[in-house]
This record gives sequence, C-alpha cells and structure tokens, in this order.
Amino acid sequence: MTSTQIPTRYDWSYQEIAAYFDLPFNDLIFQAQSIHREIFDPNKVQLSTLLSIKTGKCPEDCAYCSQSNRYDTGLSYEELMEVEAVVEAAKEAKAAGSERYCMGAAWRSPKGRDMAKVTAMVKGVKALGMETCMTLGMLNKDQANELAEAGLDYYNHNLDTSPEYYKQIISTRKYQDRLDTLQHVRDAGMKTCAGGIVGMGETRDDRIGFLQQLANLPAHPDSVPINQLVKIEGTPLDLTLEEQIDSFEFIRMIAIARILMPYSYVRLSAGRETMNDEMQALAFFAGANSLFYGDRLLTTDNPESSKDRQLFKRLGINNEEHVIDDLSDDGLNGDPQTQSVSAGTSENSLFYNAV
Ligand code: SAM
Ligand code: DTB
Ligand code: SF4
Repeated sequence: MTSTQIPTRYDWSYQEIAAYFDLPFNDLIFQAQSIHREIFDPNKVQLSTLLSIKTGKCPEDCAYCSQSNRYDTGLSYEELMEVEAVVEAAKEAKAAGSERYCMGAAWRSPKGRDMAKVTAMVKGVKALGMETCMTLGMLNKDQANELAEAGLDYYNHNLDTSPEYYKQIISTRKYQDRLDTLQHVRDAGMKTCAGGIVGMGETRDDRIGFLQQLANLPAHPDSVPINQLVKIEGTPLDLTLEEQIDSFEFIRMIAIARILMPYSYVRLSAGRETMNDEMQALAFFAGANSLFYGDRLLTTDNPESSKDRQLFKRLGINNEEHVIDDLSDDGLNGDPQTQSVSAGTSENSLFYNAV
C-alpha cells in the first residue's frame, strides 16, 4: 500500500503545460511514472464496461460521432433499453471482472419521461455490487440531484477538446454548457468523469488548452478518459482527417494528464483497437490506470476481454477491487490543496498476481 501527500493544483498555466510537452519523452514519462507510483499502485487498473442504452438518432452534431442524426453512418437506431436487459448485461460484465458499469445514451439531455427508467437502471446495477456511471448528455440541477438520489456514483461528461477547437467540432451545445453540467454533477455530490478526444486534427496548442481546462476545473475529475478518435465512416472527421495522431504525442497526453491531475484515474479509453500491446503498456507506464473493458464501446468494437486479460497477465497487472461504500471518503473527490490517498491492495483471481 502506498500513501503520500502530493499537492493538487488548479492554477496550471499554459506555459507550464507547454513545457511538459517540450520535455524529452523519457524525462516526461519518468516524471509521470514517479508521481503515479507515489499515489497509486502502478500495477493496478480500474475496469469499466460500457453499454449503449439508447443508440442513434441524436440531435447533436458532434463531428466525430456515429450517433448524430446529421450524418449517414449506417448505424441502426435502438430506443431506450428495458431495465432488466441492462441489469443482465451488467451481470455479465461483473462476472468477467469489471467493477463499474457505464451506461450511455445518445441524447442532448434526458427527457422527464426517461428519468424513471434510468434511475431504475442505476438501482438495479448497484444492487449487483457494481459501481455505476452514466453519460446521458447535459443535465440540469434537478436531473443531477435525481440521479444522485438514485445512487449514481459517476457521471461522464467530456469537454472533448480546447475551447478554441471545440467550435469546429460541435455547434449544437456550448463549452459553457458542458462546464455547467459538470458543476451540477459536483453539486449533487456525484463523482465526475470528464476528458475528451485526441486525434481530431487539433494542434498541440489545443491539446495544451484542453488539459489546462480539465486541470483547472474547480475539482479535478475523479476519472479522466483520454479517447483516441475512432474514425466513423460518414462523419465530417472521417471525410476531412488524413493523419492519425502520433503515438508518442498520445502517450504525452496521458503522462501530462497524470502530472496535472495526480489523484485522478486517467483512462486509456476509445481507440485501443488500433493500439498494439506495446503502446498500451507505454500508456500504463505513463500513468493510465483505468480502461474500458469488454468487447464493445458504445457503437464500436473494443479489444476482446480475453485479449485484455492476456495483456494484463503479460504485464503483471491486476484489476482494482473496490468496496463501493469505501469510495465515498477515499479522498479522491473534493478540493483540498493536498489530499491523502491509499491505493487498494486487493487481488482478483481473474488476473495475474504479481505478489
Ligand atoms: N450523448 C452523450 C454526450 O455526448 O454527452 C453521451 C455519450 S457520448 C458518445 C460520450 C463521449 O464519447 C463523447 O463526449 C466523446 O468524447 C466520446 N466519443 C464519441 N464518439 C467517439 C469517437 N468516434 N471516438 C472517440 N471518442 C468518441
Ligand atoms: C468516453 O470518454 N468514452 C466513451 C464513454 N466516455 C462514454 C465512449 C467512447 C465511444 C467511442 C465510439 C463508439 O463506440 O461509439
Ligand atoms: Fe449525440 Fe453524444 Fe454523439 Fe454528440 S457525442 S452526437 S451528444 S451521442
């Protein structure tokens, strides 16, 4: 078990973050790994499984997304799932070793009529002993409170990119709308999951601006998903983008997220299908300690669970086992200038036991 005191800062400047990007790769990774192992067990990853509970026909125009009704991506529409089917799917994820179930809906924001069903999903999945996460679009105060009362642990709402580049990616909701939703989630007492996408044709300046926004939020997101764009045929980004982001630039993003938000779980998220094992190992070394586990993301493929288990075994990585009630006061949330954290030590027989 490791325990330490590392300051949590909310005043990162553009220049400071740019200086990290300019470091020689090895120096950056070394710094990130040093901070990482002061706070977390470096051989543990947190596993979340995704399910799309309502798919397609989204009124928003996110230029990367398979689910927007503006683009012809060939995706089949699926209305909001029944509660029992969601709980059954969560059971399978739990049996495969997943700790958190993340339910996503292609909505601009939930409608009043949907709330009873989604809160029942939260209760049903929690009753299995799993952590719950939802991503349903923008929330107002009342909706955030209703989800919190149902027991929702995490709410995912991404900033996606820098405020400047954002305008080129989405026009139907403002950056400020996203910051407001995150505020409602925090006010309701839920944990926040907020990150974004790299490889959308943004510049390094945009990557710096994006990380600066995340790191200077009133409280660091408890979970920071870093997605590599999954190119979807028919979306504007598929038509305009030629090059994939450089692998080392992607690893730099992970490392700098780890340094700026030392107590957050940094999630190696979408895009793993195109990453080889070595790249993923480097991401873990740079401080990623969470991932989406299970054969599907929302509408696209993710590496098969058995393949991931093999990778964990080769790397001596274990998954984290959380007792849900213990998470409420583990020091990962909130905004004290310094926080004390103990990383978990429990083992799970599904994975390699390095000890
Ligand atoms: N509709 C809700 C919303 O956008 O708030 C929730 C689901 S949405 C699919 C969640 C996040 O997934 C997006 O904010 C984006 O960061 C990520 N995402 C969506 N499509 C992606 C893609 N093709 N590649 C990488 N990340 C993607
Ligand atoms: C996040 O940051 N990534 C997840 C989750 N939050 C909801 C979604 C990734 C979606 C990838 C494309 C797809 O499968 O549709
Ligand atoms: Fe809709 Fe979310 Fe896709 Fe944007 S990212 S189009 S809001 S499902």
